[in-house]
Amino acid sequence: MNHYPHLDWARAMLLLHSILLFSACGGQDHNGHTAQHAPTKQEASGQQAAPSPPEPLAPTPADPDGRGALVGRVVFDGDTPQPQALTVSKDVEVCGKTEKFLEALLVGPDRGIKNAVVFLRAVTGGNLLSLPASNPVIDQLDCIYTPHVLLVPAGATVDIKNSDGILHNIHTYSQKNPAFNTAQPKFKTVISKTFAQPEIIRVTCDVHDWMTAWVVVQDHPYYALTDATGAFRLSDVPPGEYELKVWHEELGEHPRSVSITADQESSVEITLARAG
Ligand SMILES: [Cu+2]
Repeated sequence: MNHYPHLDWARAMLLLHSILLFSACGGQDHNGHTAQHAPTKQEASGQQAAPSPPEPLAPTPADPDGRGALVGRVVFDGDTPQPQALTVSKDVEVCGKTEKFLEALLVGPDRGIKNAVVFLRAVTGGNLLSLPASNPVIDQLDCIYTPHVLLVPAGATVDIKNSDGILHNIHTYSQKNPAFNTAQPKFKTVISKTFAQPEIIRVTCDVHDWMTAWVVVQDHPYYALTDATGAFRLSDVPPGEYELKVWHEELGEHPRSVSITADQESSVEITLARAG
């Protein structure tokens, strides 16, 4: 099963299939751009444009069995935030060994937003949720949580590691799952907790006030975390109309509509901005 089609195919998809542009504030991005291309010199002067390249004869299915895929990026509309160093005010001999930066809004040079979560809602007839072979892990290392955002299938048990050899205190702020506030001394290298209900949960350390993470629990497999370029991919999705939701810890939740077509890879670019 090839989840990563050839680059040429991805390029062809960008040209041939619908490119849906979304933004936090409407169907256009904040500059009023649309999906239409700028006129070429020939078009602008009324001359005949060069012939279009031939369409591929038999498109390679994006996913097997009539499923579709959604690829895209989540990008930031605004001034790229500068890295903001965290003040290490406690356990400096351990926590101060490495410089740390606020991870609440990470924007790459190409405006890509890291650590946004993209969800499809109301997927029916899709893949059943399967639990991972090994427990998802969130580690306390150098007094930050790694990863900063952890995706967890509902029902999975998360191993919360303490690799620092000092006291941490895990504190979760949940509504649907049991909240916990648990000291994790240096000898308690792993605490395991099960998250049964879909929910987005903030996690902090009551010892080190700069430590924050998020546990994102979902009861279906159609969600993904954006990488450092803001990119994501949702695979093996049954064709249909869906609500696409984007969540970001600073920029909030943004629902959109999206169509998934059998044997096609649709593209979206989702633009988020700060409120106000
Ligand atoms: Cu801590």
